[in-house]
Amino acid sequence: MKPVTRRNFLHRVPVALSAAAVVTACADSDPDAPSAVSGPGGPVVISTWQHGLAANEAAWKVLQAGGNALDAAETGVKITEADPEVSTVGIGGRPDRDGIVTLDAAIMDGAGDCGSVMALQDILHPISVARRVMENTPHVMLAGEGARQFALAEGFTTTNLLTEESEREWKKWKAENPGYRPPINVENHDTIGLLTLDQDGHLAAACTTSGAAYKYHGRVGDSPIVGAGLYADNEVGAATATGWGEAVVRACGSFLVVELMRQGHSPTEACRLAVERVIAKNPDYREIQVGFIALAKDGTTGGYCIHPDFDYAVYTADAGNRMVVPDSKIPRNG
Ligand code: SD4
Repeated sequence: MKPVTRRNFLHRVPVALSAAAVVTACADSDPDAPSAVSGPGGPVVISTWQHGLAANEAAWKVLQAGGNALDAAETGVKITEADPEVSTVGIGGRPDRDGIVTLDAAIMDGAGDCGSVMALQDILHPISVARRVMENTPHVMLAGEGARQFALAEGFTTTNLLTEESEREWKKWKAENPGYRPPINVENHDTIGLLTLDQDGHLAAACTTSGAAYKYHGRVGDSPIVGAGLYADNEVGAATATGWGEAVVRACGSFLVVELMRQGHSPTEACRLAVERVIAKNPDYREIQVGFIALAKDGTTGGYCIHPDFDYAVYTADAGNRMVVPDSKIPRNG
């Protein structure tokens, strides 16, 4: 792929969406958002699901102010983490089957630096703890009580993440599921994964989740696993995943998407091929949802999923902040 430089970025093709993808809404776009700062491909923000719109807004503001891709990615997903109405991320996230909210998060910059926390309890912003792991330790991953102890040592305070609504739902689930089996179905998802490209052409990725609802205590999904839940490489692009984490891990999904882009595939095509790999490795694919989104270093974006109920939010200078419905392997009513 031809490198995008400051000299040639003016001639690049405007940000292109998959011809088949449907742009659905831009209701949450900020009409007063300042016009974009020019750069090689950026700024661009893309994130999973409807709650991505609000996350994109926050990330975009950072980029507009001249901030970098990493700060923008962290700032964006913190909005979702702090929203108790989002039942799949941060506070208000569904607990594990024992009624304990455990959070997974990872952050990565396009230069290759990364940090993550797994099964973290009591901390409102796991993404910021993941960033501290990246910046303040010699490690990439911290898990469980060790991650919590690290967060406290770094000055994070504790928060009760189990909201009344979430506790009520969990108790109902428990009463109705004496077998104590976590549900594996297409509804059990909605992680936020967010990718940024800044005006200097640097990429970043952030992914944060309360994980699969009513999972086994201690279960870790794809989201905090670098290469599975997210990946970023300034040479190529970035990708992130949503859906049934076990299926994403089996295919090393986000790394696969980036490597397919490295081979010359567009973001949408790379996501489609990665979904096909997931399907090949998961015979139960009809029962689960997996979706990928991708951002190439030239600013083009794309996504693809197994089932048609997935959408994602894209913010670009020319088109603002809007939802996109990607193609899916299983067609609507299929
Ligand atoms: C996981 N991938 O822990 C996450 C779940 C999720 O959208 O909500 N994804 O498996």
